Amino acid sequence: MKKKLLKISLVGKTNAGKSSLINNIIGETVSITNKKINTTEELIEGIKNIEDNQLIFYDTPGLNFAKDVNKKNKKLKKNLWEGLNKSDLIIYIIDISKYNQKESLNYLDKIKELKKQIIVVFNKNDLKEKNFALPIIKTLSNSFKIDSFFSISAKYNLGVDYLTQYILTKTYNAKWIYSNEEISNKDDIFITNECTRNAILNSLHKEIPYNINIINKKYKFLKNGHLKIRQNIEINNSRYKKIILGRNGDKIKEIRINSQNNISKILKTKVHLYLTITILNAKEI
Ligand SMILES: Nc1nc2c(ncn2[C@@H]2O[C@H](COP(=O)(O)OP(=O)(O)OP(=O)(O)O)[C@@H](O)[C@H]2O)c(=O)[nH]1
Ligand SMILES: [Mg+2]
Repeated sequence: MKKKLLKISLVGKTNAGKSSLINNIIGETVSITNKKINTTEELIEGIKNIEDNQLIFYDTPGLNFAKDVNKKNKKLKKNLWEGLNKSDLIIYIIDISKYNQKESLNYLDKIKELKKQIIVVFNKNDLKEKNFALPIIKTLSNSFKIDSFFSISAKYNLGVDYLTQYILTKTYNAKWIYSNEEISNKDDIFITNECTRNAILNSLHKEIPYNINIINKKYKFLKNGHLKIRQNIEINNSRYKKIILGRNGDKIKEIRINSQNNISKILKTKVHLYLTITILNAKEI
């Protein structure tokens, strides 16, 4: 049998549920999800092989196409366009509980320039009554050439199989890019670093989570099968240290336990996680 391929980018505003949908389709956590904005920063590829078909999903950073001035947004934007350019098909995900017509029309206006097939997915349909989508479908398809519309809940796994089956009809004859066992372009070290970043997003507020880097220092399976991980939380401002540590170290403890539990769940093994805070251009503390 001939191998078939399809490259799909998932785009949409931050928090629309792009990473949730990828994880649901792949069946494993390849991209972290969080209720905070701009959770995904890198271009993450999730791979799903179904019989002779290889589906490659690009999870892009959620962005509006507004003019961005800061350096961080420039990086996110570059990763977004990289995913869009590489793909054969674009899935535009809309959080239906926060639908904004003007915004969606603007978004579609930008992505139509890429001249790729576009599927519109209404996500979080668990939060909406039935038939909400009909007038929206009418408006969007009057203005744009949309291949098809789907209504799903990525979180509660409603309509996702149906969407996947439809995507499968779009594959074309081509060599696979990834081998049979691979599920992501990122390795386990990346996802374990991301778990700590996610725990920090959950525990801390304001700008701090967006100004840290997680660096892996040790990743070792012990004889008993447990996994030992050391990570540095790299900050660029010494005043963040106190905030991350918390009173009597209770914040860093909470972050460590949350991340450790999550890694353990994803990698299905007992994990011993050690965290150190380091300040960029300063010695370890
Ligand atoms: N109720 C409900 N919540 C959902 C659904 N899908 C995702 N969420 C939640 O929405 C939040 C954002 O989901 P993500 O998958 O991280 O969103 P994203 O589009 O990847 O966001 P960025 O990475 O910031 O661009 C998380 O708290 C998810 O649990 C859904 O179908 N229903
Ligand atoms: Mg994401």
